[in-house]
Amino acid sequence: MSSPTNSAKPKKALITGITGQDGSYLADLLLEKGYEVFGMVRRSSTENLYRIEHIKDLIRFVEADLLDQASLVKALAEVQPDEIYNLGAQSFVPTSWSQPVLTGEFTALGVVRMLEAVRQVSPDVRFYQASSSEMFGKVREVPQNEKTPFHPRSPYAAAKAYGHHITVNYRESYDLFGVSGILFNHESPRRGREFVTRKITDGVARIKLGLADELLLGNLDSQRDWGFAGDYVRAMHLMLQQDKPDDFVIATGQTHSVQQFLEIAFSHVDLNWEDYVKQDPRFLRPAEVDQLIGDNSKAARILGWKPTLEFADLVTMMVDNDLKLLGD
Ligand code: NDP
Ligand code: GDR
Repeated sequence: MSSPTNSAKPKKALITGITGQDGSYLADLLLEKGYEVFGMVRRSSTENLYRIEHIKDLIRFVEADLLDQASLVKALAEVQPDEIYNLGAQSFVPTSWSQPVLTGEFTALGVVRMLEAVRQVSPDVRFYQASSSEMFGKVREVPQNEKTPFHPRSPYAAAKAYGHHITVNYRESYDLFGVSGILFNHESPRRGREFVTRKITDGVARIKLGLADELLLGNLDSQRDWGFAGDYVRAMHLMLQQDKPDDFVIATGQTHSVQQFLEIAFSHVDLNWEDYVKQDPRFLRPAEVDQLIGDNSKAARILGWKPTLEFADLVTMMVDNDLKLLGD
């Protein structure tokens, strides 16, 4: 296998999903480290680069789609990357019930399409697959580690479980350097507004600024192990710098409920969440993941990775960012 660390030329990284939350933080990190960064984007009638606006002139864009095998083969042949980070996916769990087949196409079969392109064009590449704690679903043990069995609770989670297993299978079948990062929820000011954390911090800012008077949510009891996206992309990069490919759980090791998130977010602007939050059945899910909490000890031991941002600091950072965005 090639060892890009020994190369005199800058390493080349290809990121699928570069327009998403994680893609943008990862591009920041890899540019800082001197990589040539290539971003795979799918065609759109309107530009969708707001998360990477500040670095877009430093990124080389390659048009391809996870639904189109030939476009992936062509992208890899053009770029000849040392590392591929496969972050592209239909990543919103509720949409996976309304569009289960499409979710399977992007989130499950998209992975094997990428792996097939790797096998044909760049078998020496180091490949990162964005796996998810959602695969643990109805959890079989607490906390969850790399050996915990999966029990997916949504079409999204089932698709991610396929992506995980096919990555391990291609590693074992073809000796590819494929790793699967099992990342627990991670958030940031760049999080999409449909996810609960950003929906709350955006809602708090709107209420504080007099732009809204209520916030409609679903299940307030579910518990998540929430970390900061900036920390989690460091782990992705570290996984591809190891001597051998392996899988890692990335998590903070702490869990909090949606209600606890609300309490901190509203009290940060001197408001009481109970005065504004209403439950709306539209935001309840057909099957819920009740509690996730990750065991990050393998990542700490082998990668030397640990999270840097405390839960309360993450919440207040996101609220402050939304106040600034809406207040300007
Ligand atoms: P986002 O939803 O913010 O971004 C998803 C990205 O995938 C976007 O860039 C989107 O592009 C791209 N994409 C979607 N469909 C296709 C397609 N057919 N072809 C090419 N690209 C496509 O996700 P995050 O950044 O939060 O997450 C990154 C990855 O990590 C995802 O795979 C997600 O499932 C996974 N994950 C995320 C976690 C989290 O907490 N954030 C935790 C665990 C796993 P476009 O802009 O064109 O829509
Ligand atoms: P999740 O994130 O499904 O864990 O997937 P999300 O923020 O959507 O939900 C977290 C929890 O909050 C509850 N919830 C609500 N969720 C949303 N979106 N909107 C609401 O109004 C609301 N009210 C309560 C949910 O029921 C759930 O329990 C995220 C995604 O980034 C995935 O791609 C990733 O794989 C996992 O995290 C790890």
